[in-house]
Amino acid sequence: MAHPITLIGGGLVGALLAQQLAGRGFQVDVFEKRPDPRVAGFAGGRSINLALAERGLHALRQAGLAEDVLQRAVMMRGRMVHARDGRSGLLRYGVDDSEVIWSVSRGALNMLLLDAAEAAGVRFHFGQSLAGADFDAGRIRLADEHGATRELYAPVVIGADGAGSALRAAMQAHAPLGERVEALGHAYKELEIPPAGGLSAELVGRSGGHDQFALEPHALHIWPRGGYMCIALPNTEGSFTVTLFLPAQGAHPSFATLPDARAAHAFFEADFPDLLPLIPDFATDYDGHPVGTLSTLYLDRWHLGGRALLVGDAAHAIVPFHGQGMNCGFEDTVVLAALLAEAPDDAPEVFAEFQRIRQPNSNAIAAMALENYVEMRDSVADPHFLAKRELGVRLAERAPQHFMARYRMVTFTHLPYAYAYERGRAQDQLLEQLLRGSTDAGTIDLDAAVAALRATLPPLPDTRHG
Ligand code: FAD
Ligand code: 8R5
Repeated sequence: MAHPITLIGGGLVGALLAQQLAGRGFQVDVFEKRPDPRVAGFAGGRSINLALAERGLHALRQAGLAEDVLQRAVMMRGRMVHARDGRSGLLRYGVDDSEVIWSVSRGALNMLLLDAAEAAGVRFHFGQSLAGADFDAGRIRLADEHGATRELYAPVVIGADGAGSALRAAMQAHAPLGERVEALGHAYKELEIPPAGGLSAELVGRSGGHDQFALEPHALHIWPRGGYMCIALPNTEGSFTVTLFLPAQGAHPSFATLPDARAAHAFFEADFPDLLPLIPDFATDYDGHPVGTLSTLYLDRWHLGGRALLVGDAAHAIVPFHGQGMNCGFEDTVVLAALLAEAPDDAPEVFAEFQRIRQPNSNAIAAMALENYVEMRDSVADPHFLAKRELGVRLAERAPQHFMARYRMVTFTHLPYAYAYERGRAQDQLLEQLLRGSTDAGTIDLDAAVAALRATLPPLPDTRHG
C-alpha cells in the first residue's frame, strides 16, 4: 500500500489535488493555515475573481466539477478595450462562444473544491500552518492559531502552499533548490465597481437580465495606457473587480507618486475618466486595499527525492497577465495525479518525472505571461501589431491546421505551454517576414502566404478536446 500523502495548503491547487488523489485511493491529509472558509466566511469578504480557461476547466472536468463551477461563472467572450477617447470595442478571444474564458469567484471556487475533496475522503486540518520539517526523519512541525506546535510523521509531503511557500523554505534549509525570484517592478491594487443602480444584492438577484451591470458583463475590460493599465472582471452579482497595474516606484505615475486616494483620484480623472464614476467608494477602496507585488519564481528543483514536492504557485508563481496561474496549477494536478496513480509506491521517480514534464511548461507560461503585459498595456493601438494580428486571423481561417494564434493555444487547448511558446515564435517570425514592416494586412497575397506557411511549418497537432 502506498504511503499516506500529506499536503500543505488547501487553496485552489491543494484542494483540487487532494480530491484527485483521494479519488485514486490515496489517504490524504491537508494542513491549511487559515480557518475553514466555509465556517469562517471567506477571508476579507471582498469578491476577488479569477479567469478560468480550458486548462483549468479540463482539470475540473476530470474531477467531475466543471458543471458546478460553470454554473456560477460569468462568460467573458473577449477583451473590451477602452481607449483614452472613451471609445470601446470588443476583440473576441476565440472563433465563437466555444472559445471563451470564465470569471469565477476565488472564495466560491475554493469552498466548492473543499467540499468535493472532503466528499472524496480527504481529511482537512484548518488553522494548522507548517512551521518546519525534518526530511531525514520524515517529520513535519505544525503550528496552530495560538502558536502551539506539534510534530507529525509525514514521509511524503506535497507543498501547495502558494508563492510564499513554507514547505519551500523548509526544503531549502535541507538542500538548495536554486531559487530565483524576479520582481516585475510593477504592482497592483483592487477597486470595486458595484452593480449599476446601487441595488441591494437581494434586489439584483430578482431583477434577472443584465441591466444590473455597469459595463458589458461578458467581457474582460482593459483600459490600456502605455506604461500601465486597469482591467475589470465581472462578478456574478453584477459587480466588477477592477485592478490597477502600475510601476511600484519611480516617476509619475507609480504607486510611489500615488500614495493615497487624493492623489490617485486626480490621476484617474486624467487617465481613466470613464472608469472613475463607476467606482463610488474609490477613496475607501484605494486607501483600504493593499498594494500587491508581482514577481516570477524560478526553481532548479521542485522535489527532495520522494520525500517532498512543490506544486502550483509554491513551485512556479508567475505574473498574472495571461490569467494562467491557477490554470497552470490545475494542470499540474492532472499530471501529478496520473503519474502517482501509475506508480503509487515510487514517489522519487514520480516527483522527478513530474518536474521533467512540467518545468519546461511552467517556464514557457512564465515568459508568455510577462510578454502579455506589454501586449495588454502597450500594443493594442500599435498599427504593426494590429496588422500582424489581422494577418494571423486570416491565415487561421484559411489554414486552421497550420496557424493558430498563440493566445488561443494557451487559452483554449491543452497543447503543452512550451509547444505554444515555440510555435508562437515560429508563426510570429513568418508573419514578420510576410508583412515586412507593412501596417496593412489587406495588401498581402493570401494564397502565397498560405503556401509559405505550409512550406515553413508542420501542421498543428490535433487540438480537439477529448
Ligand atoms: P494559493 O491559492 O495561494 O493557496 C495556498 C494555500 O496555502 C492558501 O490557502 C494558504 O492559506 C495556504 N498556506 C500558506 N502557507 C501555509 C503554511 N505555512 N501552512 C499551511 N498552509 C499554508 N490565476 C488564473 O489562472 N487566472 C486569474 O485570473 C488569476 N487571477 C488572480 C488574481 C489575483 C488577485 C491573484 C493574487 C492571483 C490570480 N491568479 C490567477 C493566480 C492564482 O490565484 C494562483 O496561481 C493560484 O491561486 C495558485 O494556487 P495555489 O493553491 O498554488 O496557491
Ligand atoms: N491577477 C487575466 C487575462 C488575459 C487577458 C487578455 C490578465 C489581478 C492580481 Cl492582468 C490579467 C488576464 O490578454 O486580454 N486573462 O485573465 C487575469 C488578469 O489579472 C488577474 C485578474 C489578476 C493577479 C490581480
